[in-house]
Order: sequence, then structure tokens, then C-alpha cells
Amino acid sequence: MSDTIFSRILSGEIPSTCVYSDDEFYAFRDINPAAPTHVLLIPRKPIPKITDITEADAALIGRMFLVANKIATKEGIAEKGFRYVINCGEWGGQTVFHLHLHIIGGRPMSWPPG
Ligand code: DGP
Repeated sequence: MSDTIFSRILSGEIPSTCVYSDDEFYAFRDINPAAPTHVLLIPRKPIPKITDITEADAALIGRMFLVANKIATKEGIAEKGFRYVINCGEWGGQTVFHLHLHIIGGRPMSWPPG
């Protein structure tokens, strides 16, 4: 279940550009950036999809957004505005089944997404 590209990034087997790391989370630059800033923030806990979280994960997910806000500020995108995206499942465009938050900014974002 935890054998995804991101578990291999977490183990160091696949190299990545680290943006943030602590005992619960890791953040790195997306290999295929959708904007000048595109960071992926993942919990070290291998939760496949956002719909798999339970009550036991509530505080973890809260802390994930606190970390994301710190990253957005450090990346210099918080003031102008940016976008958080969590894709869920096939129709949601999820390709890697290890929960991840896209932190995307550095240019104006269009809405709705395609
Ligand atoms: P999603 O479609 O929401 O599952 O997003 C997966 C993202 O992961 C996608 O934007 C590309 C990125 N990605 C896939 N493989 C790698 C990799 O090996 N390294 C890095 N840095 N990013 C990857």
C-alpha cells in the first residue's frame, strides 16, 4: 500500500529537491511544475487519498496546512496569493496514491480549472 513514488522519495531512493522536512512532513519541488512555484507537501504517514483520513488524522491534517502556510510564506507567494490543490482519485486527477498537497503560485491562477 505504501509503495508509491512518494514513499521512494521519502526513503531517499528517488532524489528530490527538499523544501521542508520534519518528523511528520516532507515537501519537495514538483518534477513537472504548473507554475513558477510548485511544491508538493506530503505526510510521512502513507495515507493514499484525502478521503482515507480518519478522526485520528484530524490534527495531522491541521498541522499539514500550518506547515503549508509556512512554506508559502518562505517561497514568497503568500502575499500575492496562491493555490492549494488536493487531487482525489482517478477523476480528480490523482496519479500518485500518497496524499499530497500541491502548493502552486508565482503567477495569477485561472478559475475554474480545466
Ligand atoms: P497528482 O496528479 O495530484 O497525483 O500529482 C502528482 C504530482 O507528482 C505531479 O504533479 C507530478 C509529481 N511527480 C510525479 N513523480 C515525481 C517525481 O519522481 N519527483 C517529483 N519531484 N515529482 C513527481
